[in-house]
Amino acid sequence: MMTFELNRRQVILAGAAMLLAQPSLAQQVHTVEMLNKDPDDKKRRMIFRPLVQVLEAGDTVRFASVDKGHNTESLKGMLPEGAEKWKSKLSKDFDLTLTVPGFYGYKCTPHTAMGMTGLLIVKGEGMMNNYEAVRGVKHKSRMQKVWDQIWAQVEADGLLNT
Ligand SMILES: [Cu+2]
Repeated sequence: MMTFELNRRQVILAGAAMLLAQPSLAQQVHTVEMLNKDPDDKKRRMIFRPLVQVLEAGDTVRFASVDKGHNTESLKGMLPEGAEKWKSKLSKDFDLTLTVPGFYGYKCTPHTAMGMTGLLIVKGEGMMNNYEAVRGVKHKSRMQKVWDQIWAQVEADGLLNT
């Protein structure tokens, strides 16, 4: 009898622990498409869409291999301190969970010269710590044009407000 009660109690405690662990289910998955052409502007080729994706710490970004031949690779000097670099396989979906707030610049390895690049912003405490450093990174021709667009969008959308 006593043993039964204890077991029952343990089951209830285990259930409560599962409920407490549930906030992980609230973590969102945000998609960034890897595309040969922008459906909204056919002149724009080899793009990540959206160009700027905002996440909360602990969220996942899914790079979706909608068109083949692309990947995602973090850019040197464009990650928050303590964040890990990444490089995905060509033509494969890639899930990336980010826990360190800040600015993350990335590119598509084979299309760097064509300016295939993008920005992830992870909201949270310390988000602005690497903003100046990332903003100060200089790129080559096509890449720089896209980064000019990225920063213009960041400012227009008020994404610097934590
Ligand atoms: Cu590409």
